[in-house]
Amino acid sequence: MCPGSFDPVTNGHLDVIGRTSRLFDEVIVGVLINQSKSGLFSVDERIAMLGEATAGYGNVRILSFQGLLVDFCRSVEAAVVVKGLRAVSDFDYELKMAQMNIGLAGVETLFMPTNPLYSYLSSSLVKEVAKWGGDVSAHVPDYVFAALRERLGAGAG
Ligand code: COD
Repeated sequence: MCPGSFDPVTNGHLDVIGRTSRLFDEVIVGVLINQSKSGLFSVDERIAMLGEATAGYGNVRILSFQGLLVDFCRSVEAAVVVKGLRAVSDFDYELKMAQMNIGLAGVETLFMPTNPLYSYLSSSLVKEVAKWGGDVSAHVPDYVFAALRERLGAGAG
C-alpha cells in the first residue's frame, strides 16, 4: 500500500511507487478522500493522473479511500504500507503513524529513502511555485504540468 493525498502526484511519489512495484507482487496506491480539505484537484482527477503515470507497471492499482488507512488496508488485504522518507521532519511524523497503525491493526510500515533528486519535492511546494509562475515542469509528469497550467492559469510555469 502506497497511501497519500497526491494533490497532485509528483516525480517524488512516482519514484517511490515505481521502486515499490519492483519489490512487491502487487501495489495499491490509496488516494485519501479528505472531506475536511478540498484539494486543488478532485479525487477523480488525482486518480486519473496517477493511472496515467503508472500505466506502464503491470502490478499497480489506484483506489480511493476514506477513514482510517488500516481499515482500508484490511479491506484490500494489504499487509504492508510503504512510505517515502524525505527528511528527519518526515520521520518524526511518519514514525508516530507507523506505530499507531501497527498497534491498531498489525499493519507494518516500511520506509523507503527518497531519491536525492526528489528529496525536497512535495505536492504543496509544487502548487505554491506553479501558482506564482515558477516552472515546475521538471518535478511532475507532462500531463500534470498541463493540468496545473490549466487549473492555475498563466501562472503555472
Ligand atoms: N520523495 C519520497 N517520498 C515522497 C515524496 C518525495 N519527494 N513526496 C511524497 N512522498 C511520499 C511520502 O511517503 C508521503 O507519505 C506519501 O508520498 C504521500 O504524500 P502526500 O503528501 O501525497 O500525502 P499525505 O502526506 O497527505 O498523506 C497522508 C496519509 C493519507 C497517508 C495519512 O494522512 C493517512 O494515512 N490518512 C488516513 C487516516 C488515518 O488513518 N489516520 C491515522 C494515521 S495513524
